[in-house]
Amino acid sequence: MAVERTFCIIKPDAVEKKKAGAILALLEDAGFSILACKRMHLTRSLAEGFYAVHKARPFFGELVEFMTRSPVFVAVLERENAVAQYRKVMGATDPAKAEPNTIRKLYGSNVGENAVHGSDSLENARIEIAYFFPASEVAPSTP
Ligand code: FUP
Repeated sequence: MAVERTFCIIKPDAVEKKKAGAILALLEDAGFSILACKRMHLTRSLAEGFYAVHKARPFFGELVEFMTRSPVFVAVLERENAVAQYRKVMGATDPAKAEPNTIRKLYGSNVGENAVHGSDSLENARIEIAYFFPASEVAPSTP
């Protein structure tokens, strides 16, 4: 199986609850290497651009308000089959429907405030990583 990279956001709700470290530890325990990670407070235009695909959805305004309310951590994760594996560890969009021990079950509150974002395809992972990280900030993994 191929080694892939995927993109992660630890969202404002989880950062506010001081769960960023716990989530990164959980990801490392699940076999991911954290190739890059930075804390930032998203601007409205950065959040709107990132979620442009959801622009027509009724929850778009609330989503942008939430994502810009306080700082997030953005990260690049690497492991075999990273996109699918991270989706599994992340859990369903609605924490109430997420499997036990997934990040969203453990740390999410509801479908809007669900602790983490994860890319849904390899193509989107490439786009999302490039949206937040210049290549110089993503150090290759060490053996
Ligand atoms: P996911 O890929 O699991 O993050 O889910 P989506 O791409 O469908 O949704 C992206 C984000 O939009 C969610 F993380 C939270 C927000 N959202 C809502 O606020 N309400 C909804 O009904 C669906 C999504």
